[in-house]
Amino acid sequence: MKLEGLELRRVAMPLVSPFRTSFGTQTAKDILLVKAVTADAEGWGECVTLPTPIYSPEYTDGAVDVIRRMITPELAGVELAGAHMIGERLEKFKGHRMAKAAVEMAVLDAELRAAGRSFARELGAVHERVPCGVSVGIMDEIPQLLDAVDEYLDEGYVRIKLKIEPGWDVDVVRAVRERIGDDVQLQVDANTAYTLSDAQHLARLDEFGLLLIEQPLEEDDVLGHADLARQLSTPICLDESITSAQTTAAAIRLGATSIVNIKPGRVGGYLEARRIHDVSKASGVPVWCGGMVESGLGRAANIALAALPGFTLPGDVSASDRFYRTDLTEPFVMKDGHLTVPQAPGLGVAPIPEILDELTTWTEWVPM
Ligand code: OSB
Ligand code: MG
Repeated sequence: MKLEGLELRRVAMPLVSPFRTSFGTQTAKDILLVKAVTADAEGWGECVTLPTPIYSPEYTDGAVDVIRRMITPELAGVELAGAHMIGERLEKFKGHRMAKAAVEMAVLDAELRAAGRSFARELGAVHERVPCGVSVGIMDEIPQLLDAVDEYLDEGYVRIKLKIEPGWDVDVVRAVRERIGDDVQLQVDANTAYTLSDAQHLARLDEFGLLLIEQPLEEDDVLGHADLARQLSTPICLDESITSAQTTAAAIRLGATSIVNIKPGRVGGYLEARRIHDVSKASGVPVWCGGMVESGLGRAANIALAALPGFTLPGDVSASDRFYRTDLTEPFVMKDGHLTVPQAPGLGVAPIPEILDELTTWTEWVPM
């Protein structure tokens, strides 16, 4: 397959409500999309960067730059046997995994659409539907949070994840656990907001029967997570620290993570995400699919990934209306707490042209 070029596009998507984490508050998404154009098909990629480097070192303007000036020229004129060639071809450029992931996703979608094969089939999905978890942001008051959690449970979500930070942790988790009872799966995500000196404080979460605590310490502090793991009974799950199959294998061996959050963007794409799944599964470590507040495009691919056999915990795989009143694609609607895995070729969904046009703020054609 030969690429003719990439169309870069930014879309502005308002969120249904502000989403607050320990690193900041989002009220809208400025999403970078990549459309790969080949002679046979077009494919869509979604870049999960944020506008500023507050979750990972990448950011959206940086992704545009590296795609435009490094990635595209590197792929120009190359006869690709398939999207699986891209990762190695781009290895010479350090990092920039989210940018690489978006390009690989777009090319993979084009390849699979032309071949009539779905992401689910390509990645090795074994389930037709996946259970839905929901990530619930930090709020001003506990009653407001309890109302939000009630609403999500009424809608059918099977697992609740609470964002935490110092000052919004033990009391909050206690209140939610009391409200929802012991049977509902509950976990927390600190997005690196703590240090190892908070170990005793974090151990106070142990009594609430949490599935896991996600990324309490900073990204590079894998050893600190291993030390912390020995002081908590709540399992530690790394998010930000997991950047490749290699870092995953090391974190598992060190005892820094006993569950892994797999985010395809953070690790350079769906193919590396599958390798992380394989490494984890071989070590008996459960994985789940994280989210980056994706539109229907990234959501479709995440649902396919979450249907692999090692994804034994519900992911941050929620319905479109968790974040968006109007999605770019046909909306993903939850049924009995589950979403159906798309089976049509490629992502199985595409942007709805009128909606895409309306939300687009910028486009650029980058020829090969
Ligand atoms: O840490 O999981 C995270 C969103 C943006 C950046 C980081 C994270 C998140 C989420 C969103 O928790 C989960 C979702 O997309 O449903
Ligand atoms: Mg996280």
